[in-house]
Amino acid sequence: QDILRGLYDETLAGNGPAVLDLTDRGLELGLAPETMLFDALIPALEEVGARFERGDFFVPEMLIAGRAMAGAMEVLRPLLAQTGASSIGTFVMGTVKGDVHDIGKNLVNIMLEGAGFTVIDLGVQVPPERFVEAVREHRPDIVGFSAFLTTTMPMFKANINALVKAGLRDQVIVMVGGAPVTQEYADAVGADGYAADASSAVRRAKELLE
Ligand code: B1M
Repeated sequence: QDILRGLYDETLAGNGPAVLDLTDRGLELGLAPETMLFDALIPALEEVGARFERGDFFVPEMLIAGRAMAGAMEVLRPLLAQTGASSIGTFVMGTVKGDVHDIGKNLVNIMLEGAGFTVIDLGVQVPPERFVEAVREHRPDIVGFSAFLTTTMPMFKANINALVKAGLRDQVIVMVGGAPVTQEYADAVGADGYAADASSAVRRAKELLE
């Protein structure tokens, strides 16, 4: 309990080394990686977002809190994504053009890998041409677009249009997600699937492959 409280507080404060230390200590004490993630690290970032909206936090605070969380995720990644031998499908994933948020995308990737997907991560600020290129090269079952800003969500449509233009749209399933995205928005842009968080993203991806 002290560990979780500490993880929450230190992530909120953006104290990277303390977050890493607490993550290690939590693991030593037998805490589940999922517990640290869902009961401390993610709630801390939600609070960061709320404070930013209220004007109590500014971009630098958001940045260092994000970095502290990302450091812990690197430690937890191998534990969350213990993959089996065979792949159940290929997933090309990226954050859309103009958007640098990647913590949520990386978490979805980790969970997908954990479920047995092969994930090709294109990173952040990925332009439509790059998605098209990757679909052509890797022939994935699913291509996933993440957007975290209301101003970058329209890139979903731009990406889908680029796939149509390249003659690839009917060869790949399109999934979208990210904090401001809704099922309605996903339907409106013509995506095949949407998920609100990492675990439902895995569930939805598996359903779409059936
Ligand atoms: Co930014 N930011 N940020 N930020 N930031 C948000 C997203 C915001 C909601 C904060 C707020 O106002 N409450 C707000 C967006 C408002 C909006 O448009 N609706 C915001 C803003 C405004 C901005 C800037 C514009 C601020 C500025 O400069 N004035 C700027 C934009 C920069 C840019 O991209 N061009 C900016 C910058 C940053 C930092 C760089 C400082 C940093 C990013 C660090 C990083 O990612 N490497 C940052 C952070 C840390 C946040 C918050 C606080 C935390 C994001 C996060 O990691 N959450 C965030 C507030 C919040 O989300 N509460 C915020 C935890 C993560 C696990 O959840 O990202 O939702 P989430 O991911 C989920 C789901 O969305 C889903 O699964 C994930 C895991 O469960 N999901 C998918 C994601 N992708 C999916 C794909 C799928 C399916 C599901 O299928 C393909």
